[in-house]
Amino acid sequence: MHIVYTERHYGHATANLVINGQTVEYRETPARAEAILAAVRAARLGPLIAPIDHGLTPILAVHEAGFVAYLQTAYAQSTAYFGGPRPLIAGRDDVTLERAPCCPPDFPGRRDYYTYDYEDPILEGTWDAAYWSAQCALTAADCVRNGERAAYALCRPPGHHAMPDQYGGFCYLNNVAIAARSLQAADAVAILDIDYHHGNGTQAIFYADPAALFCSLHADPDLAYPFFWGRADERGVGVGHGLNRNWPLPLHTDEATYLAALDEALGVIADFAPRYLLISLGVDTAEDDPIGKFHLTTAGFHEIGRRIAALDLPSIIVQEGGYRLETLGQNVVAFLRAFES
Ligand code: Q9C
Ligand code: ZN
Repeated sequence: MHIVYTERHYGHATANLVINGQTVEYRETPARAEAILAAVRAARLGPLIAPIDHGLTPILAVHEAGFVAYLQTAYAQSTAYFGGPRPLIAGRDDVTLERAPCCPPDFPGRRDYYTYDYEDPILEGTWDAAYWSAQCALTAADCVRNGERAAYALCRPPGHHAMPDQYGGFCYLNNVAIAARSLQAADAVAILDIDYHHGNGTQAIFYADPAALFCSLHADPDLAYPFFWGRADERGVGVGHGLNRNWPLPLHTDEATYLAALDEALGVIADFAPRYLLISLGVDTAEDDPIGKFHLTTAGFHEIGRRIAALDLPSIIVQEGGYRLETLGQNVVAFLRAFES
């Protein structure tokens, strides 16, 4: 199995973030990718390859052009506006927290238009990291399009919370959606999101799409981020109606409960019979994750992988969340091993 990875994520240098003189605890750090990389290397899962540059076109097939232009230039605009470089975080200082009815033309008004939460920094290398993270997913899609059984994109930053025109939830570009669109030309695709959090960005992108099934298992949004999306009655609209399926699960979900919901989702995917399966792999469902509150074990991740692999669909696995550095790598490897041929 090809593993697609690049060091460009280091530009999104979120370790030891200092905002307005205060140290911020931000768990989506370069150390996450380091932990996963070390584990997949040690496991000898397959060749490690660098992403191929597919340019902006596949990104613009998912994201609004104004949003992409903003991400590309936000840090420079912030530096000019504030008279020097500093982390850019929306919703601070002198601007409104409400989304404007139109997009303000200039910084800082524009700063709060393109995000729906106020935690994620834009740093000097954030655009570059997000761009190459998306290219990792696109390159994994190429592997599978070329006949491989499975490929893994070690994406950082993650993507599934990114909307067509808003970043949030540690995500800037929706890597799995960008890869899915690139595969959709003539073929229907299914996306299975097993991150602890609902994949609200991916849901939004494919909500009206009759050629993409989106299934997400996640913590009940009454109790967990992203709060405003992820309920079971969100089923898609128009010609996409019926092709969006959510399984909100209680806090402290254990393996038995999780696997029962997974089997339902796998039945829906099998009935849809897509040409390709994309998996948003978050392992923040693991026991003792500092953000997630489920209780999945390393053996559980292998079993989840085994059941998904049993669909026998060409599969692209895209890294999303997972924050417990001690077990992050082993959990990803346990999942991926189920796809070894
Ligand atoms: N103090 C992903 O797993 N809020 N995103 C966390 C912690 C945001 C998670 C609050 C969680 C986003 C890709
Ligand atoms: Zn998550």
